[in-house]
Amino acid sequence: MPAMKVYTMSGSPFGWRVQLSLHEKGLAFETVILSIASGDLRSEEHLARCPHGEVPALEDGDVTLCESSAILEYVEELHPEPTLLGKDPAARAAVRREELECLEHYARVMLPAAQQIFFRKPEERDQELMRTGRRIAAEQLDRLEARLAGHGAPFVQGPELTRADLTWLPFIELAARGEMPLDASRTPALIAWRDRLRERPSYVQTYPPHWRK
Ligand SMILES: N[C@@H](CCC(=O)N[C@@H](CS)C(=O)NCC(=O)O)C(=O)O
Repeated sequence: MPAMKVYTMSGSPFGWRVQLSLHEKGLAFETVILSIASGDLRSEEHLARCPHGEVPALEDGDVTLCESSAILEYVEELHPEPTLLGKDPAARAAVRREELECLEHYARVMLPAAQQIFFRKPEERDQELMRTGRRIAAEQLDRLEARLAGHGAPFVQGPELTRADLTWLPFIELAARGEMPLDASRTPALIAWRDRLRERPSYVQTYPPHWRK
């Protein structure tokens, strides 16, 4: 059976969480980098993978999937060991809840603020949107900091690496490039956590190619 294929864009945090998770599970996969500027996301071929014209998408034999959370659930069910969710229902629910904290409460406000930096000239940026987004995003990180510092363990859910770490990390890294870096005075435990994750082969191997330049 050929290796799984992950279709993504360089720097997509949704795609990166999938790549990190596959790598941490020790699964072979090929990454296919698509370009929005070249129209790859609107090609017939890609719209068949994802009708919304988004990344990531996964191909695994006859199975084609989009939506990063659905992809991660599929991979976890197919390859439960090593688990990135936890061993019992409460632990698994806690990881899923933490992913939603990131996606629904942090990314939802952080991404529009970061996009102002990535895609707009300074004079065209919506300053109010940026101010509000940055404030709410920083409050979410304060809460994550309190959870991490509260248990004192190396990972978001405790002693073991889970999908919670691999979901938060790409969004936090993207935010830093969107002029929302971690603040050492507010989030020291988060900085230590990020630096530990940066050393893992999964991070090094999947780091967005265009950020290397
Ligand atoms: N809910 C989707 C969100 C995916 C998403 O927003 N992907 C962005 C890249 S980070 C995208 O493909 N955007 C395409 C566009 O802006 O046209 C998931 O979890 O996979």
